Amino acid sequence: MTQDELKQAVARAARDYVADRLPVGAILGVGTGSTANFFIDEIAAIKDRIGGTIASSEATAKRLEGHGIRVLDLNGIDAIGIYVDGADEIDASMAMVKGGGGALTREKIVAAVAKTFVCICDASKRVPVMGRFPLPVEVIPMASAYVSRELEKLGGKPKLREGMVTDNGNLILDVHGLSITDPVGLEAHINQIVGVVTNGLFAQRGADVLLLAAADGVQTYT
Ligand code: ABF
Repeated sequence: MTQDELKQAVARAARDYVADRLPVGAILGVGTGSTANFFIDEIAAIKDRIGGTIASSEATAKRLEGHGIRVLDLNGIDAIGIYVDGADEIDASMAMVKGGGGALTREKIVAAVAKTFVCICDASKRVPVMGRFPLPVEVIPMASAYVSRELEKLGGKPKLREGMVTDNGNLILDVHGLSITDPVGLEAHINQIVGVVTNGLFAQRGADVLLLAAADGVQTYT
């Protein structure tokens, strides 16, 4: 199976998960990235039973609206039943590195509000120790050099993502060379650096459910 076929398979499994578990009329959080895009295309078929969606990026909002799926303002709603999104890496504790697509801050906000976070991945994303995928950190532009120096003190090699301005008007530093053995601690530590908006570690609030696609089918982990 190609990687796209695996993404398609996991997107279908996530559509079925939502159809089975999201109460009719409830709100669905929708992630960003190529796997999430397959999921968006799949949920077009069940849009009538979804009360509305919260998009984790402008790109996702556009794709949802292209299918005639209602996109709501997070400030106008109280709860998100299920949030479905991809990840760049996920470990056995269900902690994730996210933000390869640059939408990490909005993704983290949607994850915080959501009752259930469903991560959808192909098997290549599941790793024993995260860090091979560079950790994205969203920073306020005037603080990027200072934050880079602080991240170097943690043993990382931050690199400014060229040509990238986030949906929030900020910059992304991609931190290479980390071996993330304490995801919860590192997430908290990086968030303490002044000028950091969010980092791409989703450990304090990790995934509740992982749908993982491999050649022999989609497995569910909780
Ligand atoms: C997002 O999608 C991210 O946080 C992560 O960066 C990305 C994974 O993208 P893909 O599905 O294209 O591998 O939700």
